[in-house]
Amino acid sequence: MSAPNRAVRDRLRIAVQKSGRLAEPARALLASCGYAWRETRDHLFCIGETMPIDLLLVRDDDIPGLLADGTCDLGIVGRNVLLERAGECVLAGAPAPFREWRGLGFGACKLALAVPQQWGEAQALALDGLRIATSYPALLTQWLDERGIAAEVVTLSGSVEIAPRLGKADAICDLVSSGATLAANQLRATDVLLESEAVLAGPVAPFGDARAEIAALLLRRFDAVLGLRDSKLLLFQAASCNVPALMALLPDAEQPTVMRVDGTDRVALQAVCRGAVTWQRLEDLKRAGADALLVVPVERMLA
Ligand code: PRT
Ligand code: ZN
Repeated sequence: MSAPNRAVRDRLRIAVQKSGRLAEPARALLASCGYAWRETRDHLFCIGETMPIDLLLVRDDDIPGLLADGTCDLGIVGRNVLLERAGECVLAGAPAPFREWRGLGFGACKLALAVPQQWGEAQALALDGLRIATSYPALLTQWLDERGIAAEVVTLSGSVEIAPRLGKADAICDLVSSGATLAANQLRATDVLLESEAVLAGPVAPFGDARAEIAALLLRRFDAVLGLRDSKLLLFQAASCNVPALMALLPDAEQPTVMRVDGTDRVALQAVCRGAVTWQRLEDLKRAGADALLVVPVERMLA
């Protein structure tokens, strides 16, 4: 790795995937934090217009290296990619120069070990001496070492799922989301090595210049947006005597507001619910005396 580029900067530079699974949701998250940008003609750079933040559009595999050498300050990347690079550092005897700052709740998948469907349970457990194909050799090696399993790690850069059929490996260790690719290749998952999602990655130590404040502002907005993801504003009316029973059905409601409806013994309630507000929940509330129920999406909240 080249020498770290640790120049003092007053703008934050974030590496995001140029195209691929994380590209669009990463930009959507930034946009929901009030970030707007202008893309350069070569489509490699986005210049922030509403915040002192610029984006570098790159391949996801390059993001840990860009953080390590200081070219970028933060990155949005799969935990699988970040931890694989961290694992490579550890296997080479050095601590990783980056860490996960936040899970971002999209790009979910698992890094899983999978074996041919026709293998029995005993065979699937006996991995000693087998060849396992993967694009995540550091994570797989760590996992095997922790369990004292002496399997051979076969590193492939792609098409890992067809390795057993080609006779290149006995089993595989690959990313799985729906499981359709495993099923199409007559494989079944036996162990999960890692639960992954897109993460905000950054340096191990805090920034020592103006970037610290920009990063803190961005994190506050990320937390506000991510915290609200499943939140809904629930509005309804009820007779005052039913309020305790209705509150018991809303354990995830934050500081509900209860207002008396003028000249009656009825109240209007409003509460932000953090959990899913399903039809089942609405019907339970109705049975407990609620009416005029209204569920409204929450876009922003500043506590
Ligand atoms: O061009 P660039 O190098 O930037 O992109 P890429 O092709 O390397 O990455 P990309 O866009 O495919 O994935 C980016 C990130 O998305 C990964 O690093 C993961 O963090 C995350 N992610 C989430 C996934 C999947 N789900 C996923 N299903 N990455 C890959 N897959 C693959 C999986 O390996 C399998 O081969 O998709 C295939 C289908 O999966 P099933 O289980 O749905 O059939
Ligand atoms: Zn990639």
